[in-house]
Amino acid sequence: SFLWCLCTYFLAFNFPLLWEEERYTDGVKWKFLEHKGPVFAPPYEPLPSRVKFYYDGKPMKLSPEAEEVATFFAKMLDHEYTTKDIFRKNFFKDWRKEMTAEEKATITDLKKCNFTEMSEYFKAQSEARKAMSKEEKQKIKEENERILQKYGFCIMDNHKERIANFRIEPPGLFRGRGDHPKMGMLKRRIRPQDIIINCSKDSKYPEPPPGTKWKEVRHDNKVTWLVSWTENIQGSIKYIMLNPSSRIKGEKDWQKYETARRLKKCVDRIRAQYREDWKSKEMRVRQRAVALYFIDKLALRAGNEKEEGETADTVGCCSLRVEHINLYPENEGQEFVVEFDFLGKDSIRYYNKVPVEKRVFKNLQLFMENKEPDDDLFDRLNTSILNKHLQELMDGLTAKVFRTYNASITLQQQLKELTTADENIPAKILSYNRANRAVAILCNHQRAPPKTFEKSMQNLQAKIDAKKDQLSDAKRELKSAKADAKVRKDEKTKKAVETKRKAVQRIEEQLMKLEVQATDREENKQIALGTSKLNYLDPRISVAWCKKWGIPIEKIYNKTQREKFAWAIDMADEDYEF
Ligand SMILES: *[C@@H]1O[C@H](CO)[C@@H](O)[C@H](O)[C@H]1NC(C)=O
Ligand SMILES: *[C@@H]1O[C@H](CO)[C@@H](O)[C@H](O)[C@H]1NC(C)=O
Ligand SMILES: *[C@@H]1O[C@H](CO)[C@@H](O)[C@H](O)[C@H]1NC(C)=O
Ligand SMILES: *[C@@H]1O[C@H](CO)[C@@H](O)[C@H](O)[C@H]1NC(C)=O
Ligand SMILES: CC(=O)N[C@H]1CO[C@H](CO)[C@@H](O)[C@@H]1O
Repeated sequence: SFLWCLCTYFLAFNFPLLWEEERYTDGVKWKFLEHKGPVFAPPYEPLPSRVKFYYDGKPMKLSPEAEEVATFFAKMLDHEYTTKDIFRKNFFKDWRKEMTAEEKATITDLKKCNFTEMSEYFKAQSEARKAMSKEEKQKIKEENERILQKYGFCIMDNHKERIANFRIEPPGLFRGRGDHPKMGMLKRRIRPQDIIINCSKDSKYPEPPPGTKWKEVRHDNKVTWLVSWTENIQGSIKYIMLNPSSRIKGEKDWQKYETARRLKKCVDRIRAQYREDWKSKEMRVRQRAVALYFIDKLALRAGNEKEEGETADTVGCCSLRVEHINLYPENEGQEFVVEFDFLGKDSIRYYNKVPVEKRVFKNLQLFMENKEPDDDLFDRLNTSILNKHLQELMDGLTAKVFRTYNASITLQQQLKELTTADENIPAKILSYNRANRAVAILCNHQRAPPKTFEKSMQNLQAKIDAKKDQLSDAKRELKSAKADAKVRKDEKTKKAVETKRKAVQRIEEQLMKLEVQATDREENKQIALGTSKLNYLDPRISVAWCKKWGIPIEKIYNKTQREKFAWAIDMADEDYEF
């Protein structure tokens, strides 16, 4: 929109303060907000009567409520979840709540339930969807577009903005990550009476579906969500918010990186202080200082950043237990080493063996004295104490800011080190990806190699082999054209040599591009680049790098990412320094 352009226009000319001044005071986020509310999941369609559920070998007609929940299980029948005890137990308990008294009396053992026909039916439906004609697919596409145009945008102040997730997730069975103790529970259908609408008083309120009512319509301009409800599994509040490309999100993103840049200015002071604190007489101060060192050096999370109600045994820095670390004292002049092994956020294993300074090591020995393996390592520390301390060190400082700072500064350094002027574009992009990987490793963003990895590597190798054959053919042709030219010495044969030479050159370039691609893919096997790219790397560093080396921005950011980072693409010039 015009204002947004105007705003980024000024920013491009280095008036970043303007952005801050444009904002309302007292936490006000908007003055006008109008939207159409959420799109609900389609209602349940009962199964055709020929599709049967069997209990103990006998067909049984289920009530619509019980049948719907049964179909959730049937749809997952081929998934290993349905073999897990916790999943089955949770599912069966919640399913029984939906049954009629009669059904409850009959269906007492999940093992006697046969969902095969239901499962086959859904598989056939899914096949049918894939086999749909072009026209049918087009019709669905048009319908989706119509819904997007109607519900996918809101008016916030003077901007028309995209809404991120205006569709409410359909009901189903909760999966969770790792071995989540609530897996298999029924994720309920969200209805209009569960929904809180947030919009301005002077806007046209969204209409609930005919015959229904919203739980509440409120007008709170200190929050940025449009719609909220409470989900039943963890009891957490869900929100419908604006798209990352919106002004309000871009501004938040920008502020995040500005905070990280402020840390850059005072990180030396903070480091000097925690090193001093390692010698403190007070145990709580020492523990705080060692934890802070880990957060700074290893980009650990502060801890306790679980979803409410999440009970998976994951920890962060403050909640580390004695059993999560091993100490290797100095021997033969080698360094003091700490080995970390624990489950971090989303149950992803953190394993690292790092040399630490002697004082840290001695402190850790002290913290572990007379403790059992399941005792807290930092017994005088918790997340709120640490966060409070961080606030005192720098306004807006959290453990995450250290991550953002280190990730961004590392990217910037790596890009400087790895990019050389004489490389071609594919080689430069490889350098970029290598810099990005250095950051992802730092942030522990690992992944299991994708299932398709070997196959896609083989395909790429086949392409490389074919290209090599093509190259030797082209070289042979060039050679014979040259021989020909030596004998005949006329313009025509001379031209032929030139053409063949160009062909060889072109194929060589193509081959190199493929080989770079293969190296890139191989190195990327177990690393997820997306998370750091999206959340920890100041996009202005990447944009500046692209501008400096003449790399099209599409080569490093896909469409979604370009939308999210529109503010940075407009703002950063090639001299930008984090
Ligand atoms: C489940 O029902 C299907 C027919 O619908 C049948 O072929 C299959 O043998 C049954 N499975 C079990 C374990 O009884
Ligand atoms: C970032 O983290 C790495 C890994 O611990 C560390 O070696 C490096 O010194 C940090 N860089 C900065 C600038 O903080
Ligand atoms: C953290 O520790 C402080 C001081 O011991 C205590 O007052 C506070 O309740 C604790 N907070 C949490 C979340 O455990
Ligand atoms: C862009 O990349 C992100 C990963 O960062 C991915 O989740 C998303 O689906 C991609 N979007 C498009 C349009 O390819
Ligand atoms: C006025 C009002 O109801 N404000 C609430 C809006 O929603 C937030 C949660 O996002 C509550 O904290 C406010 O109290």
